[in-house]
Amino acid sequence: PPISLIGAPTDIGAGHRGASMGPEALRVAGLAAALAARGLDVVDRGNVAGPFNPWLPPTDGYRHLGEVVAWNRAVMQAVAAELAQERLPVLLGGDHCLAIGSITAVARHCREQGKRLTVLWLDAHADFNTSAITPSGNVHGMPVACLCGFGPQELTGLGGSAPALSPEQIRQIGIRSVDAGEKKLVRDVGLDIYDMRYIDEVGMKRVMEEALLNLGPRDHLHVSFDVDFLDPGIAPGVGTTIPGGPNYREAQLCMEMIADSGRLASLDIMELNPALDVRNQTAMLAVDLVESLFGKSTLMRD
Ligand code: DIR
Ligand code: MN
Ligand code: MN
Ligand code: MN
Repeated sequence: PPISLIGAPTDIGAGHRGASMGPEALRVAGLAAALAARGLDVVDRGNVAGPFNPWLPPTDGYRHLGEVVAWNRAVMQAVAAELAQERLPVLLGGDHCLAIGSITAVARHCREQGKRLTVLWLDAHADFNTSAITPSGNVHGMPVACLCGFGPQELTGLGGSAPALSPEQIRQIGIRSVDAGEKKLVRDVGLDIYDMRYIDEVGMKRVMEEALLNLGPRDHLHVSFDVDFLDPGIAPGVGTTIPGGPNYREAQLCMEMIADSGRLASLDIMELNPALDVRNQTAMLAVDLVESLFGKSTLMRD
């Protein structure tokens, strides 16, 4: 399908400033031209708008909850508008709290179209905190919990009917930082987590085979790509670097195997922080990996 790029220039849910510059850095790295060179029909819709970041401490376990809700409403509407035109939305973050709006729109679209939704969450973090257990109050550590119905009503009920997802629809890959309370919660809800230890043990190939098992023509695959998924040695431009992530080849294989599934129907590219990057190298790496996600490969394969 034709692709629509949607920028969401905010760091409203993050613990570091700068992810607000992510959309422009991805544009400067040539994202639209790289996809167009693959023969894809790409339109850049520009940026959605929202409140500025007041940079206040958390209150009642959330930092900037009102502003987070406003940004997520705007993102949800922009993503829903593209899906309604049978286009493939690519959200350019912005911090990862915005996946609440993006995936809420995708879940509603799938419900209306009778599609089965699976979410691949590529991240160093599980993003399953709640206000009761968060160590930071930053909502970018909470989007998966919110999408599963654990969170403030303004976010869990963003799409009208809560929750947007059930834990069985989510597969997390690359996880290597889970907070103490979060550890218990993801275990209690039975979240399907392919952590770095499991990737070490069986390899990225088998991890992706398992994560992509049983996807058929009725499946809509959403990929939520937190750039801190990648090892910080190759991707320094993120707010919360965690050592020991996938290397360049592992990340390429992950993306190529998603492309081979043929089911990718929506995408988030999140948490890129140009203020912490080195000559835009993390943005350029993200573009390189997204090309693979859309089917670029060294050879023709069958
Ligand atoms: C940490 C950091 N788990 C928190 N989270 C994220 O503040 O909840 N960093 N998502 O990118
Ligand atoms: Mn559709
Ligand atoms: Mn992360
Ligand atoms: Mn994340």
